[in-house]
Amino acid sequence: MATIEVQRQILPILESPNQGARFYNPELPQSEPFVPGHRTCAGCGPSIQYRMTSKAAGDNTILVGPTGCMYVANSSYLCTPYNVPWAHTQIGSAGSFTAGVSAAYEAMIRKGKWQGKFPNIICEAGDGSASDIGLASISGALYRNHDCLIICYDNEQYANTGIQASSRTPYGGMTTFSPPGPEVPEGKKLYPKDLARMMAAGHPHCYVATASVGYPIDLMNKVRKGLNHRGAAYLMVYTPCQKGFVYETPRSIDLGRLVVECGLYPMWEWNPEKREFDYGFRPASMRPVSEYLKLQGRFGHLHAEHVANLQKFANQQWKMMGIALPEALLLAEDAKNLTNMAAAAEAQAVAETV
Ligand SMILES: Cc1ncc(C[n+]2csc(CCOP(=O)(O)OP(=O)(O)O)c2C)c(N)n1
Ligand code: SF4
Ligand SMILES: [Mg+2]
Repeated sequence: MATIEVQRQILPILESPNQGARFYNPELPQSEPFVPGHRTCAGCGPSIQYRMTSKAAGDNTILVGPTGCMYVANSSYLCTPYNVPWAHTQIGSAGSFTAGVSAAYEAMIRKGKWQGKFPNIICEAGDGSASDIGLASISGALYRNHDCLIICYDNEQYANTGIQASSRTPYGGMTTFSPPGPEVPEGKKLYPKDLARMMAAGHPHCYVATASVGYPIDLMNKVRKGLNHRGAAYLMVYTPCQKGFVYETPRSIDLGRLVVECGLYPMWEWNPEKREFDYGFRPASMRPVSEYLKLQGRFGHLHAEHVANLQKFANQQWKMMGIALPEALLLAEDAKNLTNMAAAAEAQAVAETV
């Protein structure tokens, strides 16, 4: 019996001048595979990301969700916001489940058991799942190059179980597993695992990119590039969690832009054809890390020396991307030029400037 060729979807890339969330693109798709009706917190970054991502993918999409807030809060009592097929997987097996869905569609289409185009197969794993518990199964799916997009929605902690530290929690981040105290005043001592670079280095045949909810069009384009890529793709998306980060609810998108402008979430793409990083993304401004930290209660305990450590870390990220550092950011590496974290009034003043 002759096999049938698999027809794939090609999604158009949107105009994106990288101006952040305040830029409106009239070409935005109307499709809403992620609709109201969920039980996540107001301003939930992962939910905002989910809406953008699924909007970019469109209706011929299958979503896979390992355990985490996007499963637990989004699928209670037979009520879900998913307007397309969605499946929950055990937290450690997101990659193998997604690989199975992809392989099954390939086989069904070739055998004539499924008519229509190959669906967009998207796995949405939290950082606890993608960076820790389910890392092996995701790496397996990428390594074997199954045609799918695996997204880590990175809220930098295990949110659903009550805000525990993950390997993505930043240095200095307060969680229930990294409380600041006299012995460890900075809270978390370890720096975050560089998960996206790990994925690019270990699976160079895959499209890999970082993104943020602060840049919706850029995020949607990276989703589409990942889906258009024939084979496996990986996207890591900054998605703030107001419960764990402790900030004013309407500031989710602002934080998504600030984290990039402060150098704490480098934005790049890995080009699998050329086998090189693309560092072409440029935020509108470069700011000291304190402007990002001051808006969040999870960093409220930091002393000047800890802020300086985070500035050194951010400056290393800029350098890694070949971006020259302005004098102000170099000076901010020295604790003598800094103060302990801001009082509420100062934080409010910074908030007004964002
Ligand atoms: C094997 C296993 N270990 C632990 C848990 C408990 N658990 C449920 S949700 C969750 C948090 C997952 O964190 P993350 O993947 O970052 O998603 P988030 O909750 O932040 O959305 C954990 C640890 C589990 N369900 N299965
Ligand atoms: S705890 Fe955080 S990730 Fe979970 S639903 Fe609330 S805002 Fe979203
Ligand atoms: Mg998480």
